[in-house]
Amino acid sequence: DSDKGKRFREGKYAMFIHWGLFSQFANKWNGKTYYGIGEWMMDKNMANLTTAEYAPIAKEFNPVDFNAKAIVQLAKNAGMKYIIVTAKHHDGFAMYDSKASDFNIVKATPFKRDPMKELAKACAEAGMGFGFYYSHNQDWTTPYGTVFNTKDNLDPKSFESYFRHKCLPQVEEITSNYGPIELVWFDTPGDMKKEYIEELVAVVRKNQPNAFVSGRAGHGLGDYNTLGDMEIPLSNVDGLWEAVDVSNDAWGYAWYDNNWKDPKEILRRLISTVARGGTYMLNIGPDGRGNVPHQQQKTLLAVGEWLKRYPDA
Ligand code: JFZ
Repeated sequence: DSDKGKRFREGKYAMFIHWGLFSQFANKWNGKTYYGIGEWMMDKNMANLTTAEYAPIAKEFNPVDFNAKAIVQLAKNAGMKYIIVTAKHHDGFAMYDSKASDFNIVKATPFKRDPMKELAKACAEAGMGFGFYYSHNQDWTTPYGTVFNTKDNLDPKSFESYFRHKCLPQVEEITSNYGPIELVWFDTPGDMKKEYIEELVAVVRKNQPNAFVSGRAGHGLGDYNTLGDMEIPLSNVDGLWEAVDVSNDAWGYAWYDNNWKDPKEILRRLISTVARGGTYMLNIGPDGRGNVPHQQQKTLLAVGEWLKRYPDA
């Protein structure tokens, strides 16, 4: 099937977007900054927040500066071929209009819009591919979702309830309501049973026959492999694979993170990946108002300028 995973196989360069309720925290809680990956704010190594502390921030999350068209234009000018965005990260907060859970951007925030609809539409209009990241195993705010991927939280009977009532219906939603998508980027399967992964993959196949499923779905059921986060290979890698990377130090927006890689360094990582047969997916982390950090935009555009000089590369 030649259309399946076409943009992944031929595009070689994609935009990853980590954007969620965690972006509103920006690594800060009660005046204190927690250094690390901000989408893990609830973790004990970060602010160690309970659901009761974390969830109410939704009332302050109002990303009025979010501009889907501008993000798609940025990806286009950067030379990227498709966009993968966090529909739901480990915090369990859906960034789209979900009927399966009220803990979503339309129901729980003053913003009330569905930014994923806007992004999907802007992508379709610009000929840009589109797809979703979805945390299928870890869900820290929903009862019986896996918490911090620790074994002691994985009660098989109750996980079943999270799976039936939230995970599976949400994967139905993201594969049914946003037009054709390139892939579903499942992540951190932990000890999730093979039967569950098979069910999720079946939903993707049914609703999106041309979509890829990420290697991190688990149990080898994905269509390709992903290297470790921010890992660029030093030797050749067999098969279909991707490297996922950041232009600073973290995925989600962190207010203090200005450790920007030089555009040359990004180019080197992109070229190393593509030259070894891989696809390079570079992350942006819009902030709580929906703005993409200025320096992040500059880095992407500088790389895009260079790529334009070699249009056939
Ligand atoms: C996961 C997430 O926990 C993280 O927040 C982010 O979304 C990232 C892209 O994916 O973190 C991982 C997952 C897998 C590896 C490392 C970090 N790995 O296989 O090396």
